[in-house]
Amino acid sequence: MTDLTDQVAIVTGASRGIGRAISLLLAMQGARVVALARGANELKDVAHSQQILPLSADVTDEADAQQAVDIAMEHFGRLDILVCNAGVGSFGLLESFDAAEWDRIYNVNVKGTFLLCKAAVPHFKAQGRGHIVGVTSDVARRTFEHGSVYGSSKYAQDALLGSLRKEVRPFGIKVSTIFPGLVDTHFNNAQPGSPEVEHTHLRPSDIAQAVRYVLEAPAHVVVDELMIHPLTQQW
Ligand code: NJP
Repeated sequence: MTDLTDQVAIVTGASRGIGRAISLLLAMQGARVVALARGANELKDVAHSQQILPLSADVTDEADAQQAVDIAMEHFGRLDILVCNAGVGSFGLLESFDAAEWDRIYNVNVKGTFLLCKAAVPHFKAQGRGHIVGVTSDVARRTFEHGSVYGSSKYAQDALLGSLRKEVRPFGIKVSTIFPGLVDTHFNNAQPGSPEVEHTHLRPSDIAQAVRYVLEAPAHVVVDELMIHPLTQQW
C-alpha cells in the first residue's frame, strides 16, 4: 500500500463538494494539501489545519496553474499528487446555450485539467514518480438529453486524461480517472443536504474514499479508471 503520510497534493475545486471532501480526507491520512479554488472565504473553512494551504486561484488561468505547482514546492518542498476535480456544468437543449456558457464549461472542465497537468507533468517526470487523479463523470461514457455541452466537455476531459495516461506511464507516473454518478454537492447551483437525495445521490465523502483508494494502491499498481454510482441510479 502507498502511505499518504507527508505526501503533497494539489486538489482543485477544493472549496466545497467533492474537492473539499478529498482535501479533508487526504489531510486526515497525513498528506499536505494545496487546496485550490477561486473563492477565498470558503477555502478558509477547508484550511483549518496547517496541513492544508488555501490557494485562491483559477484553473483556467495558466499563470495560476503554474503558481499552484510552485507554491506546493516552496511551501511543502515536494509534489506527489494532483487531483483535477474543479468542474462546472449546466443543462438544457443545445440551442438554448450561448457561446459564453460553452466557453465557461469547457474552460474549467477541459482547459483547467490541461493547464494543471501541463504544469505538474514536467515536475513528475523529473522525479520519476507522481499521481494524477481526474474527477470526470459517468456522463463521459454516455450521452443524454440536455447534456450536449457538459457531457461533451467530460468526454473531452476523459480523452485528455486517457491520452496523458499512455504518455506518462513509461515515466512512472500514474493517471487515475474517477467517473462519479450523482453526488450531493453544490454542483449547478444545487443545495446539498436535502433529505430527498439521501438515497438517490452519493456523498462527497464516497468520492473522496474512491480517490484515497486509487492513491493508496501499491507502487506497482495503477487503477486506471473507477466508476462509482449510487445503488439507485440507472445509467
Ligand atoms: O461541484 P461543486 P462538485 N477555478 O459545485 C471549483 C464532477 N461531478 O463538487 O472556484 C478553480 O460543489 C469551485 O470553487 P469556486 C464535476 O463535473 C459532479 O459536485 O470557488 N476552481 C468548487 O470548489 C466536477 O468536475 C457530479 O467556485 C473552480 C468546485 O470547483 C467535480 O465532480 C456528478 C473553478 C465545484 O464544487 C466536482 O464538482 C458527476 C475555477 N475556474 C461529476 N470553477 C455531481 N455533483 O452530481 C469552479 O458525474 N471551481
